[in-house]
This record gives sequence, structure tokens and C-alpha cells, in this order.
Amino acid sequence: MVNRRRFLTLSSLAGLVPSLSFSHSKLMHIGASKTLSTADSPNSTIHTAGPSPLVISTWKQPKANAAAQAVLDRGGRALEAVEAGVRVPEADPEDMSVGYGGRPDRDGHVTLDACIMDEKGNAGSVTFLEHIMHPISVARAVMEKTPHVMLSGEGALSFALAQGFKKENLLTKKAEKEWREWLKTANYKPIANIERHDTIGMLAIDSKGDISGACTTSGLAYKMHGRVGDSPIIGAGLFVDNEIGGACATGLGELVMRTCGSFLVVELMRQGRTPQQACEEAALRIVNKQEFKDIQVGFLAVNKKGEHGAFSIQPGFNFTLSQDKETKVTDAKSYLK
Ligand code: SD4
Repeated sequence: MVNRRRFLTLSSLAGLVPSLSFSHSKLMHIGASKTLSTADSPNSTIHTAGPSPLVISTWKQPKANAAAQAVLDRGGRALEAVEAGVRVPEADPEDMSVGYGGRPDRDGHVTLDACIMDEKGNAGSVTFLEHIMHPISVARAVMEKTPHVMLSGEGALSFALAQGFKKENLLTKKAEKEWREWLKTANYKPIANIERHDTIGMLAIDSKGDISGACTTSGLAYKMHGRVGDSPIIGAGLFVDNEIGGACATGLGELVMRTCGSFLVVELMRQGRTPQQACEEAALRIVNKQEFKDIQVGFLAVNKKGEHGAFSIQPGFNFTLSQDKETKVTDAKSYLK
């Protein structure tokens, strides 16, 4: 693993210290790391300007972004920011795709999926978790307090309770009423941009230029009991490589999982694609291989320079970017118009 303090950006290297000799492959790996102090001159650290801290999330999420931005504004880690950010929709009963108030599975259980990944490549995840309002914080506890990456179902719940999380009923009256209505036909047909709307994937870059990400959802409405989507799967719903960038996904998880979607986006950026190109290519991979009519998948990405990209199969996907005290919701470009 490259020690970030020992290297500087490719562009800075070219512009500031042309006489230094580094192997090309090493330079490819260092991506946009911010500083250099060479082995030849260990005291000469050159600082380069990184991107301003930013938060970007799937769908329309100004409140979540504000909570994350507040952490970054006080100099906090991107990891803290994304956790604080996605806890907002987790606790919001009006958001029916995430946490409390989420639509249940076909048996009436609200089952939650979440994962988190930090700048060191550490990751934590919970799947098929019931009764806990903040699955993202349980995922973080899995990452930081266990030797594992993922805990599921009853085991995840026992772990959460042992960590002091409270057991709660997450099925709101509104979600229960809709579910009972659905039971009359019990026709399982996810509707693009409607039933899936609002699963939150969030990426942040902090003042040190470090990247972290989080993803949390109640999954597809009226899914089979036990179904787990892409959102808690490292590499599918979320992936971060601090030397390259981060990506997250929303939409029909089955399609995202089959393509290791977020990992694919980050790997495409590693090969030189911009975040926009990487998101488009990952979506095309799905379109070219799988049945996608009426099905939505959206990708969102940032790279180490702070550039972002978003792309979806169907129109209707949007994302929220907060940077330099501004928050903007933008419609993503899509394959189908
Ligand atoms: C899933 N990808 O469980 C999630 C759903 C989603 O916006 O993204 N909703 O398949």
C-alpha cells in the first residue's frame, strides 16, 4: 500500500519536481494523493491543493447532506460525515425506503441493509437487520469492533443490542396501511423511481482529501422475507478506494450485484475514466447484458480530485451535491431518454 505522505500528485510531480525519478507504475497507483516528501529529500513535503470538502448523495437529500456537511465544516472525518448524513433519512418516517418508516417485506417485516467504508479500506455491513433505527451505525460498529465485515439477521440484531442499540418497531402506521393494501393483490412488481426512491448512498471527501462512503436502505418494498439487496454489499452498493475515488448505486439491487457495480465504477476510474464516464460504462454493462426494460439502476461517483459523475438507465434519477456552502440537486443523465 502506498504511503500517501510520501508521494504527490502526478500533475504536481510533473510541474514542481520534474527531476525526481519515479517508476510509471508507482505513479499510476498514487492517483491524486496530496503531498510528497521523497525518500531522497524526506524533509521536503510539498503540499498541493486538494478538492474542497464535499458530500454527494443519491436522490434528493438536502437534509442528509447538511448533517454530513456540518461534520466536514468542523474538520471532521469523511467517515463521521457519511454516518451522520445517512442517519437523517434512517430516522425519518416519511422516507419510506430507508430505516424507520421503510416499506416492509411481503410478510410485513421492515428489514434493513447498510454498509460503510472508510479511507483505509475498512468496511462494515449489516444485512436483513430488523428493529434497529440506525443500521449504518451498527455497520460502523461491525467495522470497528469486530474482526468481520458483515453481520446478518438475528446475529446482527444480537450484536446491535449488545452494543447498546435500542430495539424498536420500525413499521409505521402509514407503511403498514400501504402493505395491507398491497396484500390484496400481492403483485410484486418494483416500479422504477417510485418504490425504490430514496435509498441513500453517500460519498464524502474531507479536508484531508480522504474519502468515505455509506449506503443504507430498507430495500425493495414487498421483497421476499430474507432478501438482501446490493446496498450492504461492499463492491455492489458501495465501494471506496481512497487512492482513486468512491461510488455507490441505487435501483434494482439484483442488477447491481450481478455486475459488482460500485467496484466496477471505481476500477474504471482507476483505468483513467472520469467519474461520469465510469458511471456510464457501468450502466451500459448492465444494459448490454441484462433485461433492463422498466428497471432502474443509478450510479454515482467521485474521484480523488473531487470530480463527480452520475448516470442511470431510466430517466428520473437525481443526486444532491454539497460543496463550498452550496447544495444542489441535479438530474442525472440516463441511457433511456
Ligand atoms: C435494493 N438497491 O435493495 C436497493 C434499493 C434502492 O433506492 O436502491 N432503492 O435493491
